[in-house]
Amino acid sequence: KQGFLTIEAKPYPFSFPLKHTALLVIDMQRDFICAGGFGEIQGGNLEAVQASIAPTKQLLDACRDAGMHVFHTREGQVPSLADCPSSKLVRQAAAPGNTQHLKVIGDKGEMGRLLVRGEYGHDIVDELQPLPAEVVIDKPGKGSFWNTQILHKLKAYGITHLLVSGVTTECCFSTTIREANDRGFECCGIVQTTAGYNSDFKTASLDMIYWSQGLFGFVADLQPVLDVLS
Ligand code: TIU
Repeated sequence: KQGFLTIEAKPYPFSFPLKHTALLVIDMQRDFICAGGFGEIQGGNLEAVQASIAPTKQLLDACRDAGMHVFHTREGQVPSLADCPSSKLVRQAAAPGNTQHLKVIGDKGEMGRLLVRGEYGHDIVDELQPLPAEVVIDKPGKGSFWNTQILHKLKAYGITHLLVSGVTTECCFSTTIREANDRGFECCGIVQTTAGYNSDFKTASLDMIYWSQGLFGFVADLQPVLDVLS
């Protein structure tokens, strides 16, 4: 395929140049998706995030078959936690009355140290493992652009447009789309391939992206993307 492809989207159809568009899969890590991980300890509803794996695999396969660049991100810290924003560390368990969130980043969980690079829980779920040619961005924060190489890698590949998927909609997915929008990337979030820990958060997060003629970008269903790429 050549040139621009166009799909139905909100707030109006999204046109993207295939050769300059990348798929960005945010944080599909065991720590956010599997039982015993950081997300469950935070109080997240795992059912919704687990349901996003299969549609994300469909999107990933379609983008791979179309020859698109694929970027994966992982949230996590170096083992010393020296790269962890201090706000992330201190606010986890300190809240008065907290009885649930008893383990914090760096503590030992069922899948290794929580959100620490190199641990089993920090890696991407089996179904969505990156291929060798795909870019994996390890990020210390919620957004993918803070303290990472992603901007340079996207520029090196000539990427101007992003299809965005991943978890959680309200957290790292939204933060990344906002960061990308401020840097001039045209982003389209794909509804069925993102999920939140609370369905109201997901709805509100997606609504905010396309509100007011596309405040931060576009939102589209998965099927039109699969149709246009096939
Ligand atoms: N807390 C929460 O909802 N998510 C995160 O901490 N990370 C991501 O969203 N990846």
